[in-house]
Amino acid sequence: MTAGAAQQQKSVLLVFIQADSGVDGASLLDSASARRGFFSSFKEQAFSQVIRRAQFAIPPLALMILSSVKVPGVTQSICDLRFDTLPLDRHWDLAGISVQTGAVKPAFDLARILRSRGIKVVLGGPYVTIFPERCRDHADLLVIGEADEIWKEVQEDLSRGTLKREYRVGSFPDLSIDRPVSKSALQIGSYFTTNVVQTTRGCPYSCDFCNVHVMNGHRLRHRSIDAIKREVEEFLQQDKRIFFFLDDTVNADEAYALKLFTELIPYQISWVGQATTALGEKPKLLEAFARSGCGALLVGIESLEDGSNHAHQKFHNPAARQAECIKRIRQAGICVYGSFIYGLDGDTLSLPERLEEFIEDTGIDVPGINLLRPIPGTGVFSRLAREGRLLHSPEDHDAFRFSWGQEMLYLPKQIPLEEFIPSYTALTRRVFTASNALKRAVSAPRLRSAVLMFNLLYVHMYGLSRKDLHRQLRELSNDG
Ligand code: B12
Ligand code: SF4
Repeated sequence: MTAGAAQQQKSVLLVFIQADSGVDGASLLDSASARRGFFSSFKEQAFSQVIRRAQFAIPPLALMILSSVKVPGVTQSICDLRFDTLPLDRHWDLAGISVQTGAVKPAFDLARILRSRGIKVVLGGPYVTIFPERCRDHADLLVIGEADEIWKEVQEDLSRGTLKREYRVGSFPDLSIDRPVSKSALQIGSYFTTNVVQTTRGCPYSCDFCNVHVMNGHRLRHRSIDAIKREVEEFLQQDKRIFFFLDDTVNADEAYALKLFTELIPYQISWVGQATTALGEKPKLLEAFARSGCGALLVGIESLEDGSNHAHQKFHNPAARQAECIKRIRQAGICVYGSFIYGLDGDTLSLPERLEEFIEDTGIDVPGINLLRPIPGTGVFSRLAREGRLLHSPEDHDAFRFSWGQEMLYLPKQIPLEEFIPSYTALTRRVFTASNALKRAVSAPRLRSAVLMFNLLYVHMYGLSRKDLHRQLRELSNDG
C-alpha cells in the first residue's frame, strides 16, 4: 500500500454503551451504595461481574450489522463498553454511538468526550430515530431510522470527505434482501454467546408501553429463510453456543415460523427467544420449536387483569388462556420466562396474590415482575404526562433512565404510591427467594442450571430494587 492510500484509509469506531443499572449491572440508585461495607460491596461487584459476563452478555446486533457493511477504504471496530475501555490511543475518523432511550445522558457525555478530541461523532439507534431534534447538537451527524442500507452511503461519504449532517432513512429496509452479518468486529470470548439472529422486524401490535412499533413499523418484515439458514451455518463455525433469536415475537407469523424452525431442525442448535403464549395453542408449531432446539421463551404476560392490558392497548393473549398455554409450552420441554408488569391502569392491591398463585400454578421457570417504565416516545408516556401522573418533568428524558425496578416514575391509577410500593416489594420478597429459585430449577423442563442462575440473580436484584424503592418512599414522605 502506498503512503497516499494509507492516508486515505478511514477508521470507524462503533460504541455500545453499558446501562448503569438493570441487566447490564444492577446498582443502587442512591449514593448510599458508596457507603456499603466491604462484604456487601464485594458481593455486589461479584454479582455485577456475573451479570455482565454470563447472563445477558450478548453482542449488540445493530453494531454487528453496521460493521458488516463493507466499503473499500473504511475499517470498522466495535467497542462494547460493558467489557472494553475506549481505545482512545488510536486514531478514529468517525465514532458511531447507538443511543437507547433511557441511556441518553451517558451517550451524550461520551459524544462530548470524543468530539473534544477531534473525532467526528454519528449518533443512531432508537432514541435518535424518535427524537432527532434532541440529538442534533450532540453530534456531527445523525442517522435517523434503520441503518442497514444507508450505512454504506455514510461510509462512502466519509471516505470522500463529503459527510452530511443528517441521513434519514426514507422507508423501512427490505429485509428479504440478503445482507450477511459478520462477527469479524467482535471479541467473541467476551460474550455468553455471539449467536444473535433476527428473523423478522416490526410488530403488528401496539402496546402503549413499547415503541418497537413506532421504530420498526406495524408491518412484519421477514428475512429469507435461506439467508437465515446460511447465517446459522456460518455462525456455528465460529461459535457453537446457544442461539438467541432477538425477534420481539418469534411466532408472530406462524406459517413463516413453522417453515423456519422445521428447516432448522437438522442443524441441532439450541436456542432461546421471545414469543407470545398463543404458541401453546398451536401444537404443530410448538413441536417444531421443541424439535429445533428451543430451550426457553420469554413471554410478555404483563397483567393478569384483561382490563389492565386493554387500558395499555394490549389485546392479544387474553388472561384466561394464559395459564393453559404456559403449561403446554412447558410440557413440550421449553422453559418459560414470564414477564409481568405490576401497576398497570386496571391493577389493584388484590393482584399480587393472584400473580403469586399464577406463578405457582403454571410453574413458570423464571418470573420477572417489572414496574412500568414510561419510556419517552411511547403512548403511555404521553398519556401519563397529559394526566399529570409522571413523577418528573416529561421534558427531562434523563429522569426516565433505565433501572431494574428501582424507582417509581409515575403514579399508578388505582393504588396510592405509599401503598403500591410496599405491596410491590412484599410481592418480590415472597416470589424471589433462594428456596423458590432452587424449586424452580429442579422442576424446569431443561436448562436447569441457567434457570437456577437467573432466579438467584433475581433474588439479588430484586433485593436491590426493594432498598431503592423504600428509600424513594422515605424521600417522598419527607417531601410531603
Ligand atoms: C436484544 C435486546 C436487548 C439485549 C441486547 C441489547 C442491545 N441493545 O443490543 C439486552 C438483553 C442486553 C437488552 C437490554 C436492555 N434492553 Co433491550 N432489547 C433487545 C431487543 C429485543 C432487540 C435489539 C436488537 O438487536 N434489535 C435489532 C437491531 C438491528 O435494531 P436496532 O438496535 O434498533 O438497530 C437499528 C437502528 O436502531 C439503527 N442503529 C442502532 N444503533 C445504531 C448506531 C449507529 C451509529 C447508527 C448509525 C445506527 C444505529 O440501525 C440498526 C439497524 O437497522 C430490542 C427490541 C427491538 N425490537 O429492537 C429491545 C429494546 C432495545 N430493549 C429495550 C430496553 C428497555 C432494554 C433495557 C433497558 C432493559 C432493562 N430494563 O435493563 C436494557 C438496556 C441495555 C442497554 N445497554 O441498552 C427497549 C428500548 C426502548 C428504547 N426506546 O430505547 C427495546 C426497544 C424493547 C422494548 N420493547 O421497549 N436488550
Ligand atoms: S410489547 Fe411486544 S407485542 Fe407489544 S408492541 Fe412491543 S414488541 Fe409488539
